[in-house]
Amino acid sequence: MIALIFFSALLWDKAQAWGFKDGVLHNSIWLERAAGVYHRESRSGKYQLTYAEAKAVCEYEGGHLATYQQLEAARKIGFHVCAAGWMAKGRVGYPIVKAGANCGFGRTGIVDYGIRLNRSERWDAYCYNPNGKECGGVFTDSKHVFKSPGYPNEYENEQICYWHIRVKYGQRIHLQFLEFDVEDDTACMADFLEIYDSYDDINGFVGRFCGDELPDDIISTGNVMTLKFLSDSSVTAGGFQIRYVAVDMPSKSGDGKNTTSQGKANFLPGKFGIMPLESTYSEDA
Ligand SMILES: [Ca+2]
Repeated sequence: MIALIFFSALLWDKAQAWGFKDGVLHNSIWLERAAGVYHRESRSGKYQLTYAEAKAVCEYEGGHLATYQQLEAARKIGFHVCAAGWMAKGRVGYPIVKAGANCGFGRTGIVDYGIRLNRSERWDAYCYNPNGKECGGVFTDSKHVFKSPGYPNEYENEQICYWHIRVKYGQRIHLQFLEFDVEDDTACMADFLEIYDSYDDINGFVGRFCGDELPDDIISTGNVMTLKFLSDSSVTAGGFQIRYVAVDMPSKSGDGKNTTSQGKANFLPGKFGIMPLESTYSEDA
């Protein structure tokens, strides 16, 4: 939590487009994507889109408003967003994977506000576009290598990609960085990769990375992880390749460096130093 406050203060300082409200860190072009489904909010902030505007946002990007079934399919593979948005046919709701007191009334599933008679109400949007650019995704395989968009070419400006990894319950995710080259600056304000030991990019912050130094391996505490890549409007770099492997409980890697060990010392590496995971993960914003 301290880390999140620290970051939001830092981000707020540097980029007015960012803000921390209602316990959620928002960007004006905040985007999540899973199974072709992603969340959009207005450039002016949360809950600003009428039905017609939400539809236009999705269509502008080559997709359309997601159906309830598409949103549920995405939810089943880990798509979790705490913000109500328009779906096809004027329906409003949001997908909850992890029950929490502050979001979704403690339940999981699609929190369904039903078909709205007043299409002038303002919400966010859930779009569906299976042919979207290669940027983010949801992985449930026991191992996979994923790459920055366009790799091995340089990534483009103004990318926001989310990768959700979900392995079998009881397993952990071992991340290994194979290649890493992201525009460098001292606080990783320009372009960065963030890693979260949770379903979303709110809880379980592990670290923020940039530059061309290969980050150390990271092992999750549970069976889900979220990675977020963001690039700003200038200067690109080579990008990255990251491999993950599902491991059965504590890692076999014997050096003990930067890995969790027996659930006791859950310290994970980050650009800003070592942060105890337990203290950030247990907070529910
Ligand atoms: Ca950049």
